[in-house]
This record gives sequence, structure tokens and C-alpha cells, in this order.
Amino acid sequence: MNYIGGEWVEGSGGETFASVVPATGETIGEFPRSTAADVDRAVAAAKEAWRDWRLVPAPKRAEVLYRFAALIAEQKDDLADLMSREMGKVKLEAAGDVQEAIDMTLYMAGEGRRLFGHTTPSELPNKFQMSVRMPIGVVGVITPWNFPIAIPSWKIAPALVCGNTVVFKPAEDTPLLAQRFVELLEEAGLPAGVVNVVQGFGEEVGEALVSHPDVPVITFTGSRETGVRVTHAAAEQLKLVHLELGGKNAILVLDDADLDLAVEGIVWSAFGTSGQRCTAASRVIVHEQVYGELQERLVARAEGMRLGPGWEEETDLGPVINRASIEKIHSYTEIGKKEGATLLTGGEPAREGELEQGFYYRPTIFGDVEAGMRIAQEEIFGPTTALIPVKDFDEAIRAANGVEYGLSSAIFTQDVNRAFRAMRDLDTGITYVNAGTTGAEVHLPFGGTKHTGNGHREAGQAALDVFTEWKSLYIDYSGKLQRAQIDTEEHPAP
Ligand code: UN1
Repeated sequence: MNYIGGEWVEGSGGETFASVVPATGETIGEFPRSTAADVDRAVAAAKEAWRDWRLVPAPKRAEVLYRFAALIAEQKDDLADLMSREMGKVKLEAAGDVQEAIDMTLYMAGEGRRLFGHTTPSELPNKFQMSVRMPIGVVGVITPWNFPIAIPSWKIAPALVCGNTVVFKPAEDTPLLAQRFVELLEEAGLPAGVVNVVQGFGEEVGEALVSHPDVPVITFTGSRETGVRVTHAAAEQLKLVHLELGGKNAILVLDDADLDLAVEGIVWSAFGTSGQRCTAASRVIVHEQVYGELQERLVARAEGMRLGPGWEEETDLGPVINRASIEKIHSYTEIGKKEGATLLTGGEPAREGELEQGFYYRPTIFGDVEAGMRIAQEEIFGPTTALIPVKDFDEAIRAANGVEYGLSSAIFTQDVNRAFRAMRDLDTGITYVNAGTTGAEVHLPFGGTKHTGNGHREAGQAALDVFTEWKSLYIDYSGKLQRAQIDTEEHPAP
């Protein structure tokens, strides 16, 4: 169902689409394949609701978020279970996804009593000035399926506390989780129309939202290609666009690295969420001195991973999201082989026993990869990683930076000097030292350089910049006309 103006309603076009369990291929729900007319209705409701919501004091807006966080916490186990079904990630990680939403919601609720601006002295006497954050209006929120509860919270919680209203278009692979998310917001007491959900596809719902004249802000997480389309569609109306796009994140392993730790970090970052995080480590750049040993250990670990449904406790690696994803991942295996990389393990869908019904791909490692190969340049979004041998630190940094994306990076070394050089020179929005590339916390900025985004950040204080406009206020209490920048006898040029 869609949720518009506080009512659960069918889509206007009458068509539906199914939500499919990636572990089994079963359907777990039918949702409206909505149209531009549904988007119009949702935007009208959000615009109407904004008139009051912008005037609700921010600490009161935050109270809804505190209740929402408490409700998610109560439902954490059920939501994680549902996520392991609808999206496929293993239960432990699904619970982490839900926890991230709780953390983000609480953090942003705290902003209800902060939302700090600045006060500054005036250059003129008897004059006061300050800057304040203003809500903007209706925010179009377009989210991916890989963090089906966390990412909506990254966008919707700050949008709301800042005094905006929302039209939310969730990924078509995880509509049920999106519906649960909004049901909990409703239960938390969010006034009608403040958040609206329109289920459906990018071609219809996404396009209509992005080009709608009454939606001044678009926040989108997804592929680079779609990000470019969003930017084009929004350009005509000079919308404020926030993009979180792809990654081709590298872990650097230097010759002095703690290899046990590096192996743990790589396995977690490359194969966690079946490689379907934009922060996933799809490249491992390794000093030649430790290359042989690291390769051997990683292959052994990958081959020991148990594939299965995310809700089964013994599962290490869940399915990928859908059949098209299997095909894309497999096409990159073929590309890697043709390019001359060595397929060390994996490289095929897993079909034995109950896996046959689902969308499983074996954890895949390529060795002897050259930094310029397509498998080392393009985002694959699956359990595939590329080992790239290098001769020294400088070559490692060059290889790490030699991609179009710049989200996350990591270095394993015991050398503080090289760690600091890496923190300065790795051209990414996030860098980890002696940890993998995933696991960003909610109170620091999240986002990347180059084609990973367009300069904005989610999470932390930085997120507020996406959802507010600065307003500068000047209050002159001198009782006469004072002119800034103009020389007078009283205020001669310095
Ligand atoms: C994403 O994959 O889009 O840092 C988000 C991490 C998670 C968020 C990933 N906290 O891996």
C-alpha cells in the first residue's frame, strides 16, 4: 500500500509488483506499482502538511523521533527477521541495520535541541546578527534495498527534525520493510502528511518525484548512472540534490601488517552483506612481500563460508538481491577471466540443494589483478574482490586512488608514519586504519569524494546541510540607518 496524507491507499493505476525473498524466490507481498498521479497526490499532501510541521518547535518534532526510535528498538528482532527474508542479509547484520536506524534516529532527535547556528559580532555598533537553519519544504527521498531500514532513517530522520516533510520512494526490492518503517513512524505519532510513501519503480515514481516542481530537495542513494539521471532531471528547476553513489573501496595491506587482523577485516568487508554495501572492499591492494600468504589465507576463508538463508544461524553468506544481480556479478567474473586475472575461488552461482531456489553467488576472489582492469575499476556489488599486488606504499596509494569513486578506504600497517600519510593521501570520504572499509558510525559524516557523490554528506552534523538552508539575520537596534561597508565620519575606513 501507499501512505498518503495519513491514509493507507491503493495505487491509482491498479498495477502491482511482488516482493520476492532472495533466499527462496517466494513472494512475500504485493505492492502498488504507482504512477505519477500517486506522486502528485503524495507531494500535495506533504506540501499541505509542511505548513504546520515547519512551525512545530524542533524539540517537539524530535519527540516523535524519540518515540520512533523506541518503537524500532522494541521491534528490532522482528524487523531483522523480516530483513533477512525480504532483503537476504544474515540476521546478525540485519539487526545491525536496524540498530543503525535506532542510532541515527536518536542522534537526529538530539538535534531537536541543538540545530545550532552562529552568532557573530557586527562591524557596526548596536547591531546583532546570527545565522539560523531553515526548513526547505518537501524532500523527495529515494533509497536503495541494501540497507532497507538504516538508509531511510539517515534521510528521513534529519529531514523531519529540520522541519521538512517527505515523499519516500523506497527500493522496489524491499517495499515491505519500507512499509513497516512508515507504520512505526505513524505509530510514533507523526502527523498525517508529514511522511508519505509511494511504492513503485524509478521509471514512474522516481522520475515523477525528481521532476516535481513542488519538491525542492532530492536525496538519493543508488548507482552512479541513476545519480546522473537524477541530476539531469533536477537541473531544470535547480533543485538541491544530495547523492550517495558507488564505491570501489580498497584495503591496503602493507608488509608490516598484522595479517590475522587484515584477513578478518577483508573477509568482513568484502563478503559481509554478500558484498552489497557501497562501502564493501572490492579491492585489496597488497605489498608483494605478504601477497602470497594473504592470498592463501583469504582463499581458505572464502571456501569455508557457509551459504544459506540469512535467517539460519549457521549462515555466513546470504543470497544477493535478485536474479539480475547474479547475472551482473557473473558477467564480471567472465570479464575478469578475459582480462587475464586469476580466478582463485568462487566465480559461479551456488546451486546445490536448497540454494537452487535462491540467488546465491559463491564468494569470489581474483588474484594477480592489475589496477586498471575493469574488475578493479567498476562497482560489481556482490561477493567479489580483487587482489592487486604492489611493490611499495606509494604504488599502493596510487592504485587505491586510481578509480572514479572515493567512498571508503582502509590500511593495515603498524607504522604510524605510513598510517598518517595514508589518512592524508587516500582520496576517499572515509578512511580506516587497521579495520575494514565498512562500519561507519552515525555521528560522523558519511559520503565520498569524486563520483561517489556531489559533495554532500549524510550522518552527523553534516547531514543537516542537506535538509536546511542557512538564513542570516541582522537586527539593528541603533535607531538609525547604519550602512555596512560604507565609510562615514563616525566609521572611517580602517
Ligand atoms: C551503504 O552500503 O550504502 O559503513 C551504507 C557501513 C554501513 C553503511 C553502509 N554503516 O558499511
